[in-house]
Amino acid sequence: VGKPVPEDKFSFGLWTVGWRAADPFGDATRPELDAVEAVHRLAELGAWGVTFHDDDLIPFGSDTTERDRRISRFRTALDETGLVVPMATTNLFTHPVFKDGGLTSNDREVRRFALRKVMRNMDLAAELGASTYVLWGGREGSETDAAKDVRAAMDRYREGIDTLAQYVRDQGYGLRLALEPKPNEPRGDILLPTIGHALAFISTLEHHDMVGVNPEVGHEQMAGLNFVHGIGQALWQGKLFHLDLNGQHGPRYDQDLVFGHGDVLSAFFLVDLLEHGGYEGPRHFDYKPPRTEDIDGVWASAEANMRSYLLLRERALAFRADPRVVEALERSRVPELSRPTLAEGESPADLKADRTAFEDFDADAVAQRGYAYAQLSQLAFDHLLGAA
Ligand code: GLT
Ligand code: MN
Ligand code: MN
Ligand code: MN
Repeated sequence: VGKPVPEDKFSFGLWTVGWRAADPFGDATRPELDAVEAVHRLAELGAWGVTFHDDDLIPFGSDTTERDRRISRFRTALDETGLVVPMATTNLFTHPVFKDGGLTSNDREVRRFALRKVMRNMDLAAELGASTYVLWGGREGSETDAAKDVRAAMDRYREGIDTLAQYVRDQGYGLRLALEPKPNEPRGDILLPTIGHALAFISTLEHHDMVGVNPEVGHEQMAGLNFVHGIGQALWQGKLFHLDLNGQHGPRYDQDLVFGHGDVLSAFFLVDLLEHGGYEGPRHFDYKPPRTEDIDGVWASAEANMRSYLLLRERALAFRADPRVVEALERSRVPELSRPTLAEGESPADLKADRTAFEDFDADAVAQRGYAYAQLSQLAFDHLLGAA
């Protein structure tokens, strides 16, 4: 595969390559990475965009002079490299003030502060031309069910998101909001744990049209779910506003591995879906360069994300273009699923009157038809491994 180019729409969070690798058991293994350096290196590697939390760019508690200085250096780096800012988000999880959450903390003062912190960074996001604003509620949740009235928490979550959406409208910003689900970590249990929970919640919002999801590969897999199915439904509902690509080995702690370096078969079908399913948004990587790596390893891992995507894209395109695959899909009746079950204009009464659908339907005979998924599935596997 070729080198990544801006048309591939690859983007990275500043917090990914900038992760200093402090974990609950050990100190940081890498020095701080200057945001300006990150922008330049990402651009050299062929990335298209960079994303950030307010606190990635401007340390919590910075005064206005320092804030302006940081923003202006960042802007210069963007101008010099042509990198864009497609998305921004808020850190509502690091400072101890957020230990019981931001938008759903039991403490009302904390909730008001959290809203103001988001609004302030939305101003910056809009100024930098972002079109998506992500909200990952990592601290929204609990360790004991005695502590959280979930129905009240959902009221406050809805109030918070509606307030922010209203703010975006009032300001005339071109931002859409994207909620990022995660089942647990850092909280024992996190609210809006899966794509499905988030989609159901969004349907209750006043400004539901402005709010979608930002699903992360590893987060759904931590919950034991099929990420490709989750993305399929989000796309179907017109709610896939953004996504976080990475790798994960099943239900365990959040690994944030390089994209594809987990369930590679699922990654193949994900890329196939994104490339054919009409998703035109950023291919955003939210991963952590392993703690073992020095700065060279950081850039090697950043490159690896994009290379993995491009390899999978190449294989997925070849899979779709293979006449044997087209034939196998036909044999498996995959295209037939797109045909409505009722005929045009057919009513329930018409269906009821159709004897071929029931009285004369030979269930035992039809049950003997195989679906030939075994052959189709192996063709995909062969293409994935470059053996087709
Ligand atoms: C944090 C989290 C990610 C979210 C980021 C956005 S922050 O790194 O683990 O999954 O996408 O807030
Ligand atoms: Mn994420
Ligand atoms: Mn993660
Ligand atoms: Mn993460």
